[in-house]
Parts: sequence; structure tokens; C-alpha cells
Amino acid sequence: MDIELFVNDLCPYCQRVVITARHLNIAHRATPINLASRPAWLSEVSPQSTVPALRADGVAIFDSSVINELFNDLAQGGMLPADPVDKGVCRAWINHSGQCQSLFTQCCLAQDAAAFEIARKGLIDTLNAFEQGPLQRGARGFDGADLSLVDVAMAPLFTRIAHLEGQVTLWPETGLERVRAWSDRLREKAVVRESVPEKFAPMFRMFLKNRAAGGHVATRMNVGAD
Ligand SMILES: N[C@@H](CCC(=O)N[C@@H](CS)C(=O)NCC(=O)O)C(=O)O
Repeated sequence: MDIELFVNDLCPYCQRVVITARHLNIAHRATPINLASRPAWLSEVSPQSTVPALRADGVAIFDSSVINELFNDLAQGGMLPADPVDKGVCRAWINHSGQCQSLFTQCCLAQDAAAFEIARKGLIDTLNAFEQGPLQRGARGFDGADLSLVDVAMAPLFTRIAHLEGQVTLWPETGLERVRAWSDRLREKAVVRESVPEKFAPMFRMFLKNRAAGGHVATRMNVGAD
């Protein structure tokens, strides 16, 4: 199958599909998309011109969760549990991970300390749902020995939180121990580390500095820290 993948190096949803493609050795061509100046034709592949998107033998498919499941199906990758209920649980939490990512973005874009604290509390609450739910009961497909699509959905967020550490504190002083251990384990994996460009940390900070200029996070970041 001929797969052309449309991605951007700084996009967390793109990082998800890059991890899965690498993990499952999905042969593809990656076409970089400049988000600041997206080509008009992108809307033919993805109706809201979002990335990631792809063409599989010319057929357009978009959304990171759908693309990850496509890759998993093509490779029979076993990245979701076989049991329908366990699989449904994983899909539900992959959906929830989008809310975590979106609250992280709100933290990054917050214009002042008050807005930042509201977004940070929301992020902590959404992460705590993992802590008190599937991680506590050891649900299938969560932080196990094998890389799952839930792991992949969360790895880009964990990567970004780690890159802000020391400059902006997002983790609470106590709590979220299981989530933090999950983050540590995922970030150690070669497939996660190698799913972003070598200079990702300074690129990410520079991106935030420009995108959220004057905001709470941007003014606290040391762009030249790496
Ligand atoms: N739910 C989508 C979200 C994708 C998304 O929001 N991608 C961002 C880049 S990180 C995008 O293309 N945004 C369009 C924009 O900036 O207008 C997915 O999981 O693929």
C-alpha cells in the first residue's frame, strides 16, 4: 500500500502517528506541512486542514486516533486489546487524552498567572482521572509491557510537559504518582525519543515563545536552555 503521511514536527497529534508508524514499521512517505501557511489542497485530505492526515492508495484519512488504528490494523500490531470491552475502554481513554492535550495547550497559551492556574488545575484533574481509574486498576492497554495506542496517545503530552520542566511547573507537588511513572517509562522508550527531531526541545520552546508571546509560559521560558 502506498501511504503518504502529512505531518508537522511540532504537532503532538502528528507525533502520535509517527510513533505508531515507527513502532510497527509502516512504510510511508512523510510530507511536512507548514501550519503557519497550510496548502489549500490539504482540505481535500483533511476537511478542517488539520494534521496528521494521509492518503492510503489515494484514499484520504485524517485524525490521529483513526490513523493509529489504521496502522495497527494494517500491521496486525496488537496495540489494542482483543477483547471488545477492553478495546472500548482504551478507545474511550484515547478520546480523553485529547482533552488532556487541549488543557496543556491552554496552559501554554494562558495570558496571565490566573488563567494559567485554571488551565493547570484542569490538566491535573484530567490526568487524575487516569490515576484513579485505569492506572489504579491495571486496565489492559495502559502502561503495560507492550506499547499500546493509549501509551502512544499520551506520549507526546508527556514529552512536552517534560520539556517545560524547570521553567514552568505543571505537575502537582503531590499526587499523580502513577501518571508520572507512566510518563517516565514512556519517555525512556527509543521509539518515543526518536519520534521528534533531535532539536525538538529548543524548537518547541521557540514555537511557544512566538505563539504565546507575552503570556505566562512564554515569559518564563529560557529559549536558549539546551
Ligand atoms: N483531533 C485531531 C487534532 C489534530 C490537530 O488539531 N492538529 C493541529 C496541529 S497540532 C492542526 O492541524 N490544527 C489546525 C490549525 O492549527 O488550525 C487529531 O487527533 O488528529
